[in-house]
Amino acid sequence: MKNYIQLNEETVVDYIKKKMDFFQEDAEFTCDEIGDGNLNLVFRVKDVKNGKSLIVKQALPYVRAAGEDWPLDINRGEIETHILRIEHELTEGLVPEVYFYDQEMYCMAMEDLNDYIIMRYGLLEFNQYPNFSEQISDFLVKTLLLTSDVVLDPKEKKERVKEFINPELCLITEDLVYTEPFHIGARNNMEEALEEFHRQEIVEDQELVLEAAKLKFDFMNNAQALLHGDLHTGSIFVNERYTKVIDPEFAFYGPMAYDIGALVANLIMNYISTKAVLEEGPLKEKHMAFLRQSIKEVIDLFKEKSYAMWDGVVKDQMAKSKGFKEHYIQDVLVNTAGVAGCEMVRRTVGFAHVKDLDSIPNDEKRIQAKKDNLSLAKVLVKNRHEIVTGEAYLELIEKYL
Ligand code: SR1
Ligand code: MG
Repeated sequence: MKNYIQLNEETVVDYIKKKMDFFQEDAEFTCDEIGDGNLNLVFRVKDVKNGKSLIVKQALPYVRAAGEDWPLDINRGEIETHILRIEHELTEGLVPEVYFYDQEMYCMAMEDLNDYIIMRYGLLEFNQYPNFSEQISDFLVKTLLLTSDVVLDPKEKKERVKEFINPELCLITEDLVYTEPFHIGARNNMEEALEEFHRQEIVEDQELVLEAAKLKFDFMNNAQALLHGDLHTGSIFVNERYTKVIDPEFAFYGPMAYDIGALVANLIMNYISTKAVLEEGPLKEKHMAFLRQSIKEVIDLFKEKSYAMWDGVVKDQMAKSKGFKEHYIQDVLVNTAGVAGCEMVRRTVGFAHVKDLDSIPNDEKRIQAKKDNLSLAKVLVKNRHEIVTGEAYLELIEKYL
């Protein structure tokens, strides 16, 4: 960390001018720190005169949301840069272009997506994105299937597993998603009105805790594909026409279900939020219908597109066996429901929440929404073997929400 200096709104312009020839001589700069994630500093550097801009993202040696008492591997940007470049190629641009990574400042510069909005915020404004499920299912199938043993040469795949080993960030997930929310204490963070419900319905439900333990060990041991590793709606930029996935710093070789389940869970939590916040009427109906359709399509299109792509890309001889494709995708979808349930539990009672639930202004409705979220999450984890189609999710939503 010899040459590491933490950037700020005053220093980042000079830094970027030294590093790259991106802006014009007569540029008039503005710079804002726009990071609202849990980990990094994020700056938007803009030349207001010529209308050019880029994003600078710098890692801190600790978790931003917790402070210096929680140190964290500062090299995480290197993994992120590497996977963004791989995903850019695999998905033909469903992730932003990275301009450079600076190993001394632990910092990267990348394409600014200024005509996009973070999907979580767009959904909280009740916007709909008609191309989303088509594009995100493309992202999922291409980044997951094409990085797996089904397609890659076995030696190359194992090289990649080695290259993308990400122990500190994985430990965050193992603790914050798969362990602490199923117990009392640690870094859990919940409203007092939920404490008793959490104890009875989550901690003391032994079947649930056992199933969560199985999912945790799948996460730790199933080096199936190169994951994004944190695919919630805060890691996705959208607009009316396009989708771009950002922030893959939790990337590693893990179970495909982890990406699909995190995404589906975050769509469900926006559904619960919308139901609690909006008055009955056309906007509510339209937004909830869009969310139901997106949840269904993410699952069904992942399956459909994986099947469609399989025969053309599969290299492993045994993976060509009759029935194997169906077995493989079924297994991914079973665990997708389980991951979705774990994500919904941790976003309600764990360290890192989602705005969708926390911003419900009415106390009674917010607590009820969080309880509904936990109740549905339990079903997703425990009954995951039966929840493998888009329709099955819609039936559960109808029944529990
Ligand atoms: C300490 S990091 C907390 C959460 O933020 C990230 O976005 C991941 O979801 C992580 O679990
Ligand atoms: Mg993030």
